[in-house]
Amino acid sequence: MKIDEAEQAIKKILPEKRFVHSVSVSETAGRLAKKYGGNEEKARLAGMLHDIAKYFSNDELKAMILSKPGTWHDCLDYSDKLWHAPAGAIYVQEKYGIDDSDLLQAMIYHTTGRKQMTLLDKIIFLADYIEPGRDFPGVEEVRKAAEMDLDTAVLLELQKTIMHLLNQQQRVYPKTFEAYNELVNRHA
Ligand code: DGI
Ligand code: FE
Ligand code: FE
Ligand code: FE
Repeated sequence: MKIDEAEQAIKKILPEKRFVHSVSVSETAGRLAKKYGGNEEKARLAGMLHDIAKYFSNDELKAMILSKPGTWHDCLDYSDKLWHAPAGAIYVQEKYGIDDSDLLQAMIYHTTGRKQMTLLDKIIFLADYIEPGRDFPGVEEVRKAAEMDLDTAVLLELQKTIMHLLNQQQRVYPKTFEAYNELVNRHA
């Protein structure tokens, strides 16, 4: 699938605000790929498509997730905010025939992260958080880190996300902790 086709597709599926976010994640991902030696075109496509399932109903998301075997089924026991990520990957595979597993994995783990994140996983995870339209508390710190070192920035994003979830007394998906623990170790 070409980037322009992906843009046309999500324009039809997503509300305006989420469409603008997706274009912005796509541009940010392309820029990070260029900076860190990744595949720019793939990063832009993954960024464009990452939230494609964001507005499907929970029943639809659940059915899509269960339609394929996968280690991500356990996300159904956690926040429903996690579900659009694996469901989106299944959707683009079925609907557009996208079979690049690197791209599909980056979509699946764009919300939670995981252990052994690939370069593309990290790029999409970060681009989603730091695209210019975002204004979470502390996002500027992650933006700065992303200009210096990719792993440092991913670790910082994981730390902020986990702290946010703890402050709200929400559950934390184990793969988010696993991603955090692995990067802390690497930096120790
Ligand atoms: O889809 P977006 O809004 O662009 O962003 P996203 O896919 O990164 O979703 C982030 C939301 O998911 C954010 O509000 C935090 C929430 N969330 C709920 N449980 C968890 C979680 N995020 C992570 N990383 N881990 C969780 O366990
Ligand atoms: Fe998302
Ligand atoms: Fe995110
Ligand atoms: Fe997003």
